[in-house]
Amino acid sequence: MTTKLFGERVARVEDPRLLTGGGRYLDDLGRGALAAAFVRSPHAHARVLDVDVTGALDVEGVVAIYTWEDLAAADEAEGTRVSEPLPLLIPHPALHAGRTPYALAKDEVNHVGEAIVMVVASDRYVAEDACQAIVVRYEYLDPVVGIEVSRRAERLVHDDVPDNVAAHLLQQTVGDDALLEATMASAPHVLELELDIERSASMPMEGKGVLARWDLEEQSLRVHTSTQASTSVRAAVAAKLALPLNRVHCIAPDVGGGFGVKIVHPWPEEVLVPWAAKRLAASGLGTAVKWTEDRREHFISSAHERGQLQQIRVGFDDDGHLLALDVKFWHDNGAYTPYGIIVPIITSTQLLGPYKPKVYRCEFWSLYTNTVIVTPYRGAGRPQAVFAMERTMDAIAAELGLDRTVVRERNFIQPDEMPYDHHLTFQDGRPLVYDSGDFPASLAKLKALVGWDDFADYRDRLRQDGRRVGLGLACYVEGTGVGPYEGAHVVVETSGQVKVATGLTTQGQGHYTAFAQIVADELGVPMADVEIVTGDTRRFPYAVGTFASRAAVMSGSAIAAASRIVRAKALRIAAEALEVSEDDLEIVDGVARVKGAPATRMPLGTIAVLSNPLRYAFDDAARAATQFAVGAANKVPVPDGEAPGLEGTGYYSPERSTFANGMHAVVVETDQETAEIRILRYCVVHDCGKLINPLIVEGQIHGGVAQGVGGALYERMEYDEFGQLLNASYMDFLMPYATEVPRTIEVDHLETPSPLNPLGIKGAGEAGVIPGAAAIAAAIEDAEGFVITRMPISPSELFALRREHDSQ
Ligand code: MCN
Repeated sequence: MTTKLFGERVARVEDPRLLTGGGRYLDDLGRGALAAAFVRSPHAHARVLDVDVTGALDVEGVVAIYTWEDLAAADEAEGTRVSEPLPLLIPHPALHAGRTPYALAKDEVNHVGEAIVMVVASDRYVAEDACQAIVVRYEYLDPVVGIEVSRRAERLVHDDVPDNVAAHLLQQTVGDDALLEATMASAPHVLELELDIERSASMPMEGKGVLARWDLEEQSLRVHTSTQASTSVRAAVAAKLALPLNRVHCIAPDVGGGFGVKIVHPWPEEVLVPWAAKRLAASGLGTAVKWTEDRREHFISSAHERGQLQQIRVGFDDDGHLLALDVKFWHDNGAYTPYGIIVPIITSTQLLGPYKPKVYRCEFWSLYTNTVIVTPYRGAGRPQAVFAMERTMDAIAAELGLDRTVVRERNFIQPDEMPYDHHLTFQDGRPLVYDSGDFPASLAKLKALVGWDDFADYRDRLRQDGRRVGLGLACYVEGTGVGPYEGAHVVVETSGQVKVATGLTTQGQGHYTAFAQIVADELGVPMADVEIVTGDTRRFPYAVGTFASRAAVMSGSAIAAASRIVRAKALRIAAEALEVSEDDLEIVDGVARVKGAPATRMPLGTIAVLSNPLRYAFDDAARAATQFAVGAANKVPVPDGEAPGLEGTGYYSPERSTFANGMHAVVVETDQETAEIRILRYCVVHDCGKLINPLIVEGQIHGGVAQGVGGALYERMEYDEFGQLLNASYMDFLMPYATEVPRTIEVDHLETPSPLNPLGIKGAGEAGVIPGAAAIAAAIEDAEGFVITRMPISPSELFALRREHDSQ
């Protein structure tokens, strides 16, 4: 392999199109389709007594109105399964009381925003007007809002789930409770902390959306959806609508961000819209139906994450070595658990980060509340985990009067201890083993980058001028490249163009560029000749999806494997045609040529012709290139033992996940008068193994840091006691703008290659967000001189803390 492009800062090929309005997002598709809108519950907890749709039937342009009863009647008549609860996607033995919602509420609603009625009309305005004319009668029930209320369990979200506990899990590295308590008891120092992280959510620029078209002739369904997992949506729709898989095609068009929320499959609308399209086509009322989520719907009826209350008890020695770590936390999983308990499992298993306490015990309760469901949001449980671990490390340093980096250094897993087995089970059920990383080297880089050793002087100097600045750091590890598999198909056309199809989807991560870099290198073709297709089950139906920072590792490796198959075939055919040994050939710029005698050559397009005699017969250009006559076509055999076509399919399925890691350091200034918190510097050292494209990775980190800043200083879901989300719009929900995100994010890389995949890569897509809250909290703490235990923190909250501290 010539490594010309792997590792290069190649500009993203997708950007000119996306930045100049050339993207085709869900709402750009389906002109003329009927529009769907939903009546959603205004109450957080209520019984649905009656739904009166008569007023809406008179609205001109209304085509159909559906309630749960209609779904049930259709199931009865047609053998479909749309009235059943949606699937529980990731079951787990600890999830003893998993509950999933109905696509349309049956007789109870459990959060504001839950869909009760679907209206299909000539356009969205009509559909919304009709929704207004529908009257739902409710019996109001007291809602359960917030972790504290849920824990008290004075009232229940689901009558049959005692204590509101959906799941309870205990994880332990070694030994049992007796060992933990004995270790804790013998520890020279014990500290306790209680930490709170509030709910936030993925806020992609494009919300969710579905367009479904029923093809009457083929009796098949084409579903376009703004998803992170088109193959899974396809499977779910086929199962719900009782259709054979081969009669459902699912395509993710350009997707304007996902950040986790679009991994759920199916969303209620992803079932209802295709179901309605098929039904309406059968009755001649229209063949296509579309629904585009509006921003309020995104706030109240998609998904949130983060909300966790965490208690930590840590025992350590005089040098700061971690002896016993006991963590208990309560996770707010909202009203249902369609995505299982993946988020708290990630917190509990990846909390240890780069450290190795002698004994670790973690117990969590996943609690129902009458709020929107939880699904992984970029970082998925890790920002909470890092907040717990890193706040603990800072507390130990403060207790012992040690430098915060020294305490960390003393507890790091060392490079020669890799692979390191924590004796925990990863979220995919496989052993949690770190494959690579050099934490001391990363910290050394970070200290140099931020100027750690000189900071105390600087801080004290500024103090004398009445300015408060502080420096914080936080370290993390991140399991990436989760299995079980991804695949790819690579074909060289007779034009020499290379078309690559992989089944996972893309939401803005720069896959078309990074994947093309891999193909260009592996095949020896110009990158401009490579075209990548993602997320279209007609082009490549075997895939898992884009989440858990897995695309680079999984699809990248599969694409490399497929490219290698094609390259090997090209060399075999060229060697025979040119009458040379394969070993004497190289492929450069899309041409196979003899090493040292480049005049003896054959373009890959010509090799593609040779591998496909039929194509050769009808392709003038190909004939000219190969100088064969038309009549000779049927005399050109496919080379012995070869299938026609210069193409290949490759798969990659790792034995376990690979662990990326990194460290952030932040300098903040807190205003003496107003308590405004300003970020002065943001420094990142990141190790995602071999970098395919540093420019893309840095872009991913920048985006993640922006979300980390949001989680630390601005973003929270403000529910009142009645379960109403008070800030369900961008007028009220604070996000960092360009004015709040540090203008320069200083990034340095450490490349410790993963031994688990042939390219040596580890994932990068979530890293930027993970330590943000912990590092910013540490910096504020350093500036202010008192402990920060909750995130986000606003200027008024900081102000209140100052008062509290001053009065002590
Ligand atoms: N990359 C690289 N070298 C590496 C690792 C990654 O050049 N060693 C590149 C990859 O080729 C890819 C990008 O970095 O172009 C991210 O790769 P990866 O870490 O594999 O993450 P995924 O592609 O699987 O993306 C998922 C990840 C997740 S989980 C969330 S959430 C997230 C994220 O990516 N959502 C995003 N980044 C996002 N970026 C955008 N613009 N929009 C989202 O919704």
